[in-house]
Parts: sequence; C-alpha cells; structure tokens
Amino acid sequence: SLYCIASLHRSGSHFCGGSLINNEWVLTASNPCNYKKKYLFNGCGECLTLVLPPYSSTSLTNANEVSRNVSQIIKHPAYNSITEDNDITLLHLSSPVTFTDHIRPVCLASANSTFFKSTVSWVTGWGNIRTGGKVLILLTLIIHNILYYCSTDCKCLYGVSTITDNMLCAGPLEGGKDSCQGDSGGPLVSKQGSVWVQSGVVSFGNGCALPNLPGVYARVSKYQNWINDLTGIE
Ligand code: 4AZ
Repeated sequence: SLYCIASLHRSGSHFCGGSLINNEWVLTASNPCNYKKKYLFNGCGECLTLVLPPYSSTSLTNANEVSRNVSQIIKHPAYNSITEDNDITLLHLSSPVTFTDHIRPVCLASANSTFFKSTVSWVTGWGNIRTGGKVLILLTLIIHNILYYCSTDCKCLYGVSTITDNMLCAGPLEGGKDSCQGDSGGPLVSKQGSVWVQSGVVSFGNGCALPNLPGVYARVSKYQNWINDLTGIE
C-alpha cells in the first residue's frame, strides 16, 4: 500500500516535507524546516498538505489532497542545530484526517531495525533538482532510487564526528541521485514485503548529489519510544 507525504507550506509555498504516521501526526525534520510557530498557528489555511503518490510533476495540486493546520510542534528535545543530531520533529494536526485510498500513513522502522548496506530505498520530495544553480525548480517531485551505505562508510566520507548513530546515509557513491533543499523532513522509505517502512527523515548533506557525499537522514528507528510516547503509535 502506498503512503502519504506531506508538504509544509509557508505563505503558500512549499518549504519542507513530512510523512503522515497516523491520523493526526506528521513526522518531519527540525532543521531547516525551521518552524515559525506564529506562522503555523495564525491564519494559515493550508499549512500542511497531505498527498499520496502518484503526484503531479509540476504542482502540488491534486484532487485527493487534504490540508490541515498544525496545532502543535514538538521538536526532539535533544535536537542540536549545530551538529543536526536528532533532526526530527512531530507535528500534531489541528484535526485528524480520515484514511482513504488516497490518504494513508507510512509505517515506521522499529527500534531493532537494521538497514543493511545496499538496501534499496526511495526518497520523495518537492525539493530542488539542481545544486548551486540559480534556477531552482520547486514543487517538482523527484523520486530517487538510492542505496544505503553503512554508517562506517558515511563516517569516513563526512568525518567521524559529523555522522552520529542517530543518522544514516543513503545515496550512490558516484553521486547523481540525492535529496536536496526543500526535501528536508520528507521520508526515506524501503519496502518490506508489500509495506512501506520509513527508515529516515531527510536531514542534511554536503551539497546535493555530489560524489562520495550521500544524503544524511535522521535514523527513525532510534526514535521509536519518543514517537510512541507522544503519538500513541504502537
Ligand atoms: C537541505 O538543505 C538539504 N543532499 C537536504 C538534503 C540534502 C542536502 C541539503 C542531502 O534541506
């Protein structure tokens, strides 16, 4: 079954991704989504739009989309904006959504999950498709088919102190496929049988799609207890 990704809007523009994890909670990143509480709480009719693939390639408009305001923002208490450790945030929707053929939650990787090197994964988002270019194409979905590398590889590539055990990295070492600015907060998923399981939250990287610098993701399995305690998800 497919799962739902969220687009967070600011002044009508997409700025961050997320994933629907039950009927009233969205998982996203802490930075660079950089939530402005006043924006999210005041007069924002369509802060967050939930969309199930397949997406329109050029716009977020989708007959089946559902929008909600965000009523509560819970940044991970150990989020570190310098190191990006624990780059994960929960958003509580102002009212629950009803699951339909088009609005479905994603499963989360459980605490004991291991994601082996070379596990095929996908990342979705409306982020930039160019790095360093002036022409930034927003609102365009890119689905990357990417591979995992073990954290040791990633620690070597980025420097051992940059990559913590709360992160994982994904992307081909030759570059060319990666999440990028605007994809932050969105889900990295893999398929276990017929079930989509979210393993990561788009967090950061050194540039986008560069060789030997795979994208870095918050490691969702590390947050099972935190997420369960707050959302009641089993
Ligand atoms: C960003 O700035 C960003 N290549 C997200 C993901 C990656 C880099 C930057 C990964 O939101």
